[in-house]
Amino acid sequence: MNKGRFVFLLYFCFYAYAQDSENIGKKFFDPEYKLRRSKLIQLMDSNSAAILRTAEPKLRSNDVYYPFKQECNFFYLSGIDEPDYFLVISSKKVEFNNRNFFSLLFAPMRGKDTMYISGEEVVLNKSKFYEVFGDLLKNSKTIYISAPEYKTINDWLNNKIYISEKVAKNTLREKFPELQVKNITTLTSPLREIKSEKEIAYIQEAINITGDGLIRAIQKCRPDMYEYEIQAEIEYEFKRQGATGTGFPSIIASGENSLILHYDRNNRRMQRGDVLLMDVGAEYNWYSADITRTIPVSGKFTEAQKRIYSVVLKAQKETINIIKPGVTMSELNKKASSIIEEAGYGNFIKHSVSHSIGLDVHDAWSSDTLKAGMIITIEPGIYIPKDAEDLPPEYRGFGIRIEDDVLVTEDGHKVLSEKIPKEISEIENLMRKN
Ligand SMILES: [Mn+2]
Repeated sequence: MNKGRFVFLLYFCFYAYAQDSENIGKKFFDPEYKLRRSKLIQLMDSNSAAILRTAEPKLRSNDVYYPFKQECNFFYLSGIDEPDYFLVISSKKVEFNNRNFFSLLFAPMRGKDTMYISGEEVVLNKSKFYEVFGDLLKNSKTIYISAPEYKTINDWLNNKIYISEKVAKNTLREKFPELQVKNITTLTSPLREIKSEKEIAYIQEAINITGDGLIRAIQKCRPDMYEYEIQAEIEYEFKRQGATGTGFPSIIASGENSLILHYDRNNRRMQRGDVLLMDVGAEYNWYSADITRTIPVSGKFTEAQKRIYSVVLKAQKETINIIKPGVTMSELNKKASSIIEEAGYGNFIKHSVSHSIGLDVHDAWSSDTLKAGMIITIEPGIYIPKDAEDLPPEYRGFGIRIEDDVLVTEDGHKVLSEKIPKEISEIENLMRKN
């Protein structure tokens, strides 16, 4: 195709996509997002405003961009998953066109002055943003922002020449010495760490898809395959079932690669006798799962692998068992480590045992204490390097991790990934059936 025409078509598609303002209103005024914004206002200082900006498309190379992922606080509060918007949420009403609003979404739309109003919330043209923004800085005692908003401030203060967050921060301090600037995560983390019914359903779907991918991979795995072939089997299921993507690059680590925590080259040819560690997560409606299963490439664990696997599995199950509101992260870590230490492998722990999941795979987190509605991972691991000379050779050169996703409930917990096989016999049976 003629290149000029191609560029024009691309531009046109993007333009048409960004102008669907009625649809924007539908998302923004959805009761789920309205409720989140009103909860946010309850946490805000008096006379303050939260100012958010969408993520920017990131250039991959030349004129090709990475797949877009919205800034998570912005998505959480708006439901908008496109670039080029601003959002203002204010503790006191903001006047615009003789009306007063608590939440204002500034959207790229065609009709210059079109406004969509719902109660005390409004969607209006992005071109109006800087009119409101200047007044907010002048009239607020506190503003809540996160990293992308320093660019907003900078654009406004420095005539749209972006320098850096640090410069923006300093310039802002000089110009508004009375203004307190706080990180928006002080407001959003306590909200985001407790999942709503809708969020739990999205995460459950992400987990189910991830489970189907893993089961497919377990059934397909055999010696001489490449790690990327396993990755393809897993991500085939993700794509087929409508996942928005992967929450993080799939880790498909065989043999000694299983010792590398964030291995994602996935290009080794697997051999009989290897373990295969698969740490993957489908992202569904932008919510990510995070599951790890470790399997024997040949279809049968060696005695040494079985022994290590059993210790990790015991640590994982017993740590899951103590989950309930009020338990702390450090108690979870202590529980998992104590079981691994008792078995004599304490030197081979490489990471902590848990984190929350959600819009980010390592999600918002406001305190050390578990509360009902949180979804966390439990993922103990034992990683024995080749040079661990105290151990017999068959125990060296591999890592085993088992990871499930767990909802903290009022009276305990629910393992959302319980249907994904993890018993030695279940895994070996699945592989035999192939
Ligand atoms: Mn994890």
